[in-house]
Amino acid sequence: MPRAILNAFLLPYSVLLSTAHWKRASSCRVPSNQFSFSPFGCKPRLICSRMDFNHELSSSAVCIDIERESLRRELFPPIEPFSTGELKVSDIHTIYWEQNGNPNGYPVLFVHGGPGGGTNSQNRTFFDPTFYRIVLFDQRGAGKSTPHACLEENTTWELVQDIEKLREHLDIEEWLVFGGSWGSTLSLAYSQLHPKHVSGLVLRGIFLLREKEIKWFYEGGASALFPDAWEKFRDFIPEEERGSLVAAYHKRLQSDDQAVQLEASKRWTAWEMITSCLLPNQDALKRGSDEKFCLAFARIENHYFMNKGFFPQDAYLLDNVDKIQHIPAVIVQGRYDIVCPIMTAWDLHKRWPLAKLKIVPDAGHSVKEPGIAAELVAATEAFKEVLKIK
Ligand SMILES: *[C@@H]1O[C@H](CO)[C@@H](O)[C@H](O)[C@H]1NC(C)=O
Ligand SMILES: CC(=O)N[C@H]1CO[C@H](CO)[C@@H](O)[C@@H]1O
Repeated sequence: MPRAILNAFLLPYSVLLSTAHWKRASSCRVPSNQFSFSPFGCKPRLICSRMDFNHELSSSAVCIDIERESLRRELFPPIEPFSTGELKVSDIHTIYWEQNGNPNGYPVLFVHGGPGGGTNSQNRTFFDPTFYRIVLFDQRGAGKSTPHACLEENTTWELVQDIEKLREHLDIEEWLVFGGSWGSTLSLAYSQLHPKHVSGLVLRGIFLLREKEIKWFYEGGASALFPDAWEKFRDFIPEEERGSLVAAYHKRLQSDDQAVQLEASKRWTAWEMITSCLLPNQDALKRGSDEKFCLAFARIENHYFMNKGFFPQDAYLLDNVDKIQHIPAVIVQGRYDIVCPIMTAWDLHKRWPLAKLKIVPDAGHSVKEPGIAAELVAATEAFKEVLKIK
């Protein structure tokens, strides 16, 4: 359909929009196979712009249309990297990185969770390998990065710097940033500090590391929904130390006694793996019995949570949302996420109305939940339209 006709259809909406918003709305791009004879292909962006009527935004702000039914929602087939490497980021730490997909494609950075979770070949499958140059890396101490499970020189801000070092090392000017759970925390911290290198964000299972989020999961709250799993987590700690389970676990995860460290790691990890999915997931549970994985996952997570994410104030990432208001973003959140309850995604959404919030009605926290994976793929597919213009 010619642009002129489309504009005629959109005209009634335009009176609702300031000139700037109108321009943005009319630049809505819908693939030609989507052109039914109505403006509704564009509707999500119009709604987005109208919602944001009062915000001062840079002209680059766009909303991503993630509702189109024609968007692919299946994971892509497994792929192997076209290059891998190690980058020395400090006296102590060396991080593992890999690139997959199209070497000349649009760069996307996958930010893993935990912290301490590490990456996995499955993590490559959210992105069209013909369109994207898919970069994965293991954060300090996690996965194939060395030394394993090491907590020294290990703060959020050092991880943010590592991302910048990796970006420069790979000679990338800007990228789409994709992260869930702690990956959403780190993606937000990174983009708020380096907004000019971030062209878009796909975030899942939002975690802002505020005190109430840590308390919900580790000090009672989630326990109301998983009392059976909770007992195994709690009962490792003697009653007199249960005032703060995060602190009690910290002591044991730092213990000189390897057996104590390992048992604490397994219990800490099991609690999260059991509560991550709406329905029990064998793969997640299996991860909880992999000792090497548990050690890094539990020790690193607990270290960051003890230190409140190294953020100067409790709602730091919310308070700094203004720095990324102009960056197009999609937030995918499971309604029944027990690990990172939806209240946090909601708080973020209220502060950042241009970020598209997609609530998956039948999912918990895990990226492996069918509804979550489907919406993440739809988001990276929808982003192609926007990134192509760049
Ligand atoms: C990466 O893949 C692993 C293995 O499938 C999975 O357990 C993990 O949750 C994924 N991480 C993220 C952040 O998607
Ligand atoms: C809690 C904390 O900060 N742990 C370590 C992080 O790294 C620094 C620098 O190596 C150490 O001094 C801290 O003990």
